[in-house]
Amino acid sequence: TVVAPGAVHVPGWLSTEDQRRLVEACREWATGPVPMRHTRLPRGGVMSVRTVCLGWHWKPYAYTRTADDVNGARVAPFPAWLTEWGRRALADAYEDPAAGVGYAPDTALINFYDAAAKMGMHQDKDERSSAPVVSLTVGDSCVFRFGNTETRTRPWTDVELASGDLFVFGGESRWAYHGVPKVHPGTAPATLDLTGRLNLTLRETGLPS
Ligand code: MD3
Ligand code: FE
Repeated sequence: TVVAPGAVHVPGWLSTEDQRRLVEACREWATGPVPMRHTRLPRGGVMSVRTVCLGWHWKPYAYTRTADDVNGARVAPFPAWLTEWGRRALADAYEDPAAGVGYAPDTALINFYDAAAKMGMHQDKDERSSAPVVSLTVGDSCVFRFGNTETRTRPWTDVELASGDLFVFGGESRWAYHGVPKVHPGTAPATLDLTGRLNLTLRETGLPS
């Protein structure tokens, strides 16, 4: 479903097996060199989601190789299989085999939402590349709010994101405000053995490797 120019929602894109693989990988990344934690904001706030990064560490509002705001360790590398998933995601979402060619995401942000976690409306502007963002959801479903490029207020479109869904944000949608106002607790597929929601985004930082 095309939600806006460049913004495509593909429900059920991940097989049950790939969802399980992703949950298992997230469990390992969460306890890697830089453990999953609540990101602290410069003005003293704390994000309600918990985050772990691969390739580059995101802290508001920059990417670094070491997590100087956590434990100083270098983040785990970005795995090649996620590059392949990202390329396949773009080809499928845009129904164009060429759309994924050359896509070279170098960071993944994995966000964990418990029943109370939310993400306020924001733009992702810390990347210097205009390449699309690939978003994968596993576990509980949520309300994803897709806004506009001008303001963090209406007009917006609320989309239900469920386990296995793919969302791709390219073109002008790359700079749209978006957020997660609500998670639906207990809606994860039982086979995942997961309480909460995991969202993984693949991005090109545009930074020198
Ligand atoms: C649209 N994550 O990590 S995924 C984020 O579900 C973030 O955890 C949400 O917003 C989550 O920054 C939403 C969908 C998403 C991610 C990145 C985008 C939508 C986007 C970047 C640009 C435009
Ligand atoms: Fe975002």
